[in-house]
Amino acid sequence: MEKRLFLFGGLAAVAATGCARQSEAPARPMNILYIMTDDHAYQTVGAYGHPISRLAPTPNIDRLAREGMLFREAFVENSISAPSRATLLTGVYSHRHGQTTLSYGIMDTTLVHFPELLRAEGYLTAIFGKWHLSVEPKGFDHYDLLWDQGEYYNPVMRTPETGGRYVRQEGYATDIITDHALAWLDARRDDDAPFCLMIHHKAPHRNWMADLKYLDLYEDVEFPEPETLFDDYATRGDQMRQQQLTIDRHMGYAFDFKVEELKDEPTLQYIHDSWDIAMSTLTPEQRRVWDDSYGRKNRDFLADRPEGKELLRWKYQRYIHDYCRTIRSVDDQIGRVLDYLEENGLMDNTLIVYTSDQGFLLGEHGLYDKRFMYEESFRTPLVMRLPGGVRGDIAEMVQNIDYAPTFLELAGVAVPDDIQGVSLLPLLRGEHPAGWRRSLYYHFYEYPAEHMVRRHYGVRNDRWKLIHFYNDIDQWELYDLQEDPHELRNLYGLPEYAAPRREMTDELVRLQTQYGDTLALRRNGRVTAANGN
Ligand code: SGN
Ligand code: CA
Repeated sequence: MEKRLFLFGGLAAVAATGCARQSEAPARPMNILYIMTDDHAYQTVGAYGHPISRLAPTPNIDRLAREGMLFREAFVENSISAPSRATLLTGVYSHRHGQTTLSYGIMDTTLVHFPELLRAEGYLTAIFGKWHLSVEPKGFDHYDLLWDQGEYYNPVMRTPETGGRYVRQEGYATDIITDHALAWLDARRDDDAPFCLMIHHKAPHRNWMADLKYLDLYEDVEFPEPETLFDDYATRGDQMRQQQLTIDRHMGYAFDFKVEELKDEPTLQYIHDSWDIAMSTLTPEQRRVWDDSYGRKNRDFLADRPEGKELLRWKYQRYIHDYCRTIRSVDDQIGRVLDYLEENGLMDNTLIVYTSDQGFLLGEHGLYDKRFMYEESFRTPLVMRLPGGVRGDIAEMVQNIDYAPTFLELAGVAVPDDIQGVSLLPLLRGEHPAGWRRSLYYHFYEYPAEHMVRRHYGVRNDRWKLIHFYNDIDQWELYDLQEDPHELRNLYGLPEYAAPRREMTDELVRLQTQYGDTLALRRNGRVTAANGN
């Protein structure tokens, strides 16, 4: 594991955070550039070394990892958009901020969002792209936000200037969001104040519509299949057999695979409607280019339609191709932002973060989407390039509750006591603090809902993972991540695993107590006088 000291002229900024390294130069607060995509699986970030990313590289994200730190063990606390975004802003778990789901959790409006504290300290703050929360943005000088999930083509966006009115923008969402962010950066060029800029892309969210210029990208590539594409769910409970996120049975021919010719094939009703809505934003000229590309690509498939396993293989390839095509635009646009920072002398005094609101299943267990506490969706890619920090890999377990305290500490702002995460700055300076967390807590709430993934919570350490699916079922899973990294064998009911089962149950209760997740303690039947509930 490489760890080299990586010194820039901007060390003064690190001094401002109170770290041991001192500099003679006057302290200058570090800028913060936070780039977050929607549903970007670490399996398709080159720096993580997965075989898919060798065929669909991400050179600009990889550059950040090379010049900074790659977090090998980065996770979210609730693998879905709105809760993850609320956690980013507040540094607390979903049960604390209240945005437990996409639709029926309401965020506590009294909570402080970290940009408010930065702004009070003199930072210029702005956010562009996906917002997706039930509360209005707080603490931003400027914002330009997508409607709900946002659209890939010609999306509508709103700024304070349009008084909440959405205005349609012409072009491709990933480029437009970057255009707005760079225009804002440029407009503040003569201002000495530090900035906190958040760029929140829509891509690569479903239904993976690529920029027109990339519709045929990777067409000759055959992506490797995940080892568990044909998982039969033996040893898993009802939750796995009843979910609705299989590539084979829960994707639509038109909406997901772009085979409009088969749009009347039976599928879930909402998928029929979604296709028409997604395509309605394209101009006739864009539509012509689209139809030309997919018409050509669909011809061979329709002439000789595969069946059974071969059909799933075809669906997986179509899915992963479109997914990687949207990421290509993300990576290009990150390159554009880095060019801007370089040309304007900002690389040496800006912390650059790249992450996603959660991970994503790319055919593992035959699935797409996220939600589950399984590795692919529980994890998230995370790269941080801190001038004056070190380079290399970070092996400590981190979670999205940690971002807010990191940014506050970097800015020299006191971290409020009720924040549940911890600052990552010591790790970025190459330290390995004693007593760093050795296990992670997770809680997913969105059920009944699209995809029908049961509510569950769980705990994971470097060896074991324990999950409890609850609500209208009561089933537990235990995995040995060392012996079974793909999480295929549920060991929960086996007598020979009584010891890890007991140990992980105790750890689960300890974390639920520490973080104050009363609802979960109640589900556990572990409410006691000691944990005060
Ligand atoms: C949409 C998608 C779902 C996805 C959720 C949540 N359906 O509802 O597949 O799980 O968003 O995604 S779609 O027909 O609209 O594409 S999240 O990233 O916002 O949490
Ligand atoms: Ca997401």
